[in-house]
Amino acid sequence: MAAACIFCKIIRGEIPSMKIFESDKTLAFLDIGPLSKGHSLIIPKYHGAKLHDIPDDQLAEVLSVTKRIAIAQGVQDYNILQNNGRIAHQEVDHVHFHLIPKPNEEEGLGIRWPTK
Ligand code: D5M
Repeated sequence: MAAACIFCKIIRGEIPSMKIFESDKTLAFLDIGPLSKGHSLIIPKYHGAKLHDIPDDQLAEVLSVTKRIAIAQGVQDYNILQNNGRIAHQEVDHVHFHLIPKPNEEEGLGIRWPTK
């Protein structure tokens, strides 16, 4: 845990988030600036800035949770994005995977997320 890290603060419950999933190793919540409806972030609770800082067991669960959220959302088309470093457009220095649904415009998402 890092005292000043915004995602560590979300993990500790010091700032609010729209949580989707939580286990002892992993947290998933809605992105504050969604690129599509249901855009979520899946993070290891272990604090590390870049992918290579994270233990394998943490990464394995993050990927598994990402898959399970995609299944729960019922979308067949989606992007998974994980940025490392400023040049690669990383803004938050706590590893996170973006899960960005690309819903069928007619069917939408299987799940309706609460509106803000
Ligand atoms: O993406 C960092 C992402 O983190 C960006 O899409 C906004 C999101 N973000 C930042 N603060 C919050 C809070 N408080 N709740 C939810 N989502 C948040 P990057 O890959 O680092 O460019």
